[in-house]
Amino acid sequence: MLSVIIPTYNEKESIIRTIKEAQKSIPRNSKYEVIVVDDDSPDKTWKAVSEYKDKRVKCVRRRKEKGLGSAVLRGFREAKGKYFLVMDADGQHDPSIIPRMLKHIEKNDFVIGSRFVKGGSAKNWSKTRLLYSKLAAMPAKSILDEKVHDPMSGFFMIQRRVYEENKEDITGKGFKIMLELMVFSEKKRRIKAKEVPYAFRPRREGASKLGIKTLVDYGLMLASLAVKGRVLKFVLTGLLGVLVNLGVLYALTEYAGLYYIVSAVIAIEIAILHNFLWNNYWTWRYRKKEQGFVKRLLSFNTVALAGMVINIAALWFFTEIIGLWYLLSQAIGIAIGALLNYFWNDMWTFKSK
Ligand SMILES: Nc1nc2c(ncn2[C@@H]2O[C@H](COP(=O)(O)OP(=O)(O)O)[C@@H](O)[C@H]2O)c(=O)[nH]1
Ligand SMILES: [Mg+2]
Repeated sequence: MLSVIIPTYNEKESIIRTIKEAQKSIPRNSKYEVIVVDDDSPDKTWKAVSEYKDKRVKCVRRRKEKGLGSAVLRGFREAKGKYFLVMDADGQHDPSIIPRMLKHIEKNDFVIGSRFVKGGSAKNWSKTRLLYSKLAAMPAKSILDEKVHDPMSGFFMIQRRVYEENKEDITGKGFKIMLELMVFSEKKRRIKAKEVPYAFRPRREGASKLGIKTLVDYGLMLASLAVKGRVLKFVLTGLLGVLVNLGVLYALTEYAGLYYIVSAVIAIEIAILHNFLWNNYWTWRYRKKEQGFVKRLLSFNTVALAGMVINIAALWFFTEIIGLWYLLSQAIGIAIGALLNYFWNDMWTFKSK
C-alpha cells in the first residue's frame, strides 16, 4: 500500500484539487491512503478535507503542534503503507510522476521528485531564484554520500523501512525531512536513491509559508546534520592525525635518533596517510567513488600539502600584514586549511560516481 502524506497550512483553496489529482495519478490496481496533516489552519483546511467523502482520505487535525517537519513525521506515524509519498498541497508537485516513482521504489530507498535532473524544471523561476536554490543545495550535497541533484526536494517517496530505521534520530525541527532522513540513513548503511524528473509548477492559491526564518532554520539544520555526520568524522580524523603526527615525531627523534626536522617530515606524511585511510573507509565510506584508490590517495596527499603551504601563508599574512597575534593567525590558517581540505576531498578526492 502507498501512503500519500500531505502537510497543509491554509490550503483550503487547493487541497481538494491536489488530492483528486493525486488519486487520478495512482495506478488503478494500487492500494493507497491519503493522509492530510493540518495544523488547525485558520482557513479550515481540515474541514474541507473531512467533507470530502472518501474512505481512503483522512485528515489529522493537529491543534497543539505546529510546523512542516513535525507534520510530515506525524503523517509517517499514522501511515500504514509499505511506501510513503510526501507532497505539497499547493499544486507545485506534479503527481503524474507517481507511477514512475512507484516503479523505482522497490529497488531504492528514496525516490525523489527532482527539478534538477534532465527532464526536470522550475520554469516559472527567475534566474536568481534558480541560482539561490542551487547554491543552497550545495552544502546539502556535500554532506550526502549518494549523488542527489535536488536534495531539498519536498516531493519524495521512501520505503517504510527508511522511516522505521531512523525514527529515533529524526527530529522534524528542520523542514527538509528528506535530507534529514538521508543523512541519518547514511550513518547506518549505504542507501540507494533515484531521481525522477518533474516540472515544478507555480503555486496555485495562497502564499508560501517559507521566508527568512526558514532560511535561518535551514542553515542551522544543515550545520547540525553536518556535525552529526560527515563533518564530525572529518574533524575527529584530523584531531587523531595530530596525535599520530606528534607520536611519530617523538618516537623517531627520541628512539630512532633522527634529526627532529627529518622526523617531522616523516611524521607529517604518516599522519596524512593515516587521515586518508580514516576518511576513505569511514568519513566518505558509503559514497560510490569515481576515482580509483591510488588517484584518491594522490589527490588527498596533494591537498594536504597544499593546505599546509596555505596555512603558513595565512599565518604570515595575518600576522605581518593585518597585524594579528600570531596564534590567532595560526587558528585562522588552520581553519582555512581545513575548509580547503574538506571541500577539495568532497568534490574531488571522494567525488561520487
Ligand atoms: N501542517 C503544516 N503544513 C505546513 C506548514 N508549513 C507549510 N506547510 C505545508 O507544506 C507544504 C509546503 O509549504 P509551502 O509553503 O508550499 O513551501 P514552498 O513550496 O517551499 O513555498 C504546503 O502544502 C504547506 O501547506 C506547517 O507549519 N504545518
Ligand atoms: Mg509549495
